[in-house]
Amino acid sequence: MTTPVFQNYIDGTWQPAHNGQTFPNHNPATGELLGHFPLSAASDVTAAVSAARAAFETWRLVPAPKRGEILYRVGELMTRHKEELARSMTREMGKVLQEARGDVQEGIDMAYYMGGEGRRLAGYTVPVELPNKTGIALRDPVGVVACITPWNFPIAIPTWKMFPALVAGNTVVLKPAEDTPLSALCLVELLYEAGLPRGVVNLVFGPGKPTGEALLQQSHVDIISFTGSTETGRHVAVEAARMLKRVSLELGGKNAVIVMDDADLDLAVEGILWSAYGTTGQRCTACSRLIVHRAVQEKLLAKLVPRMQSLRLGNGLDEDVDVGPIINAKQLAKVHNYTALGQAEGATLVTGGAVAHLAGELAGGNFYEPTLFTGVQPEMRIAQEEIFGPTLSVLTIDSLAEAIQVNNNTKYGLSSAIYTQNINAAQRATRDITTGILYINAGTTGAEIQFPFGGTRGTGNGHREAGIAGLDVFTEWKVVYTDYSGKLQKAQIEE
Ligand code: UN1
Repeated sequence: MTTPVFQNYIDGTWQPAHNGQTFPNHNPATGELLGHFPLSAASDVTAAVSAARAAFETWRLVPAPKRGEILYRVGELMTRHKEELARSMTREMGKVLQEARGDVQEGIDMAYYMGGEGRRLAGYTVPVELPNKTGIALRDPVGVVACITPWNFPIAIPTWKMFPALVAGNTVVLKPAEDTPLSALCLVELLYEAGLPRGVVNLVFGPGKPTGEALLQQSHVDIISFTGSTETGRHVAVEAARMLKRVSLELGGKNAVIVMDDADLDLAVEGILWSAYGTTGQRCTACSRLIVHRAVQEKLLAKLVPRMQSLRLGNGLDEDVDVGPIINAKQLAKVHNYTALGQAEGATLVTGGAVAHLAGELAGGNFYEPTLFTGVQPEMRIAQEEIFGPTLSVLTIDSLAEAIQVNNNTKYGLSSAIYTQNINAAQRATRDITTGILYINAGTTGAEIQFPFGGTRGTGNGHREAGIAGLDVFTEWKVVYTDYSGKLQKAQIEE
């Protein structure tokens, strides 16, 4: 079978990169070559941005309920194609099928939610201080949005950015991660099948350099919405600042599950397994620190470790598999380096810590054993840095105050969890934990799209995605005063 060659989608037409270059897309479980995609350079990106700029002038005038209706249809199409979207996602990035279905479902949820915003998109009005005068605050679209999206949620995250942007009347250039171009392509196909006018969403493929970099340098891009590593996010922010662009960043996490001495340990074990090893630890909300009360640590680990060791690694397409591959060889090497680092720092490797060599068609895959360290001190690098793999560091504490202090003491602040039966402890944690998301008696993953998603400190730059808050990035407040008194009235001036 010949390998398919895919194209960019610019101004309603499929086209190769102007220079004809391509890059390959591989299955991380098997190494299978799935297709070739355009390696876009500056001229391709410029064409995409020009198309989005031109389309903005008509798209912004389409009534928001009509824009929302297109998103409803997208939701319907995604529902109809859920299984094939999920399967192709698993093939290109490895997460197990059940989770790939969840990823698509998150996109469907966002389609319906933002579709509904077509008939809300609420501004507000409040009383004005002068007679015969009104004031209203409206949400205007901003313009062209560059969406730069990661490989770990290859459908969901593009929808988090594109759907609120679109319903608000903006147009889009999407550059998906080079590890997951196919999922983005399938999503964009459905947007057009649902009736999106040409040029409203444009799709360019390619790596950070040169493609993402070219997108950062476009003067006609008004907003950059980026999800990815902290290192790249900082670069995006610096470049955006130079051109005074609006920028929304969703970056790393070093999320912790706290287990107190009164916790339901069986429940905690389920939450830890799901949060730490689900998606092979490759979520920004993944749990990579277990902050456990000394009194229950031994008992908890006695339950957790055998469960970890029985997790089945393999091809995510196989319904019996619990943990899929790491996205690529570079990331696998990074994860393994952190194991060496943890040992060098003096932590105790309890289980895992090795590249897993599977047989048959999986021999070429990037698999890593679920890994657990104990004796981790809060200042160690394995307790501070985002690993983005199946590695969990156990930190021992003696009190709630210490647990909260350890939890808060990282440069990230996305998601935290606390297992306790004590309502006072849960309330104190709610008050004092400084992450954007807190779970009480559940793991660190599983955020729902109708709530704001994002974190404090180095996890981002203060913005939130999803929920009503997600609209703020993609809208400009416009206030309109109408004075029907027929005379000059002066606000704030005493007569
Ligand atoms: C991400 O890891 O980038 O809360 C997103 C969760 C998911 C989304 C994670 N709903 O884990």
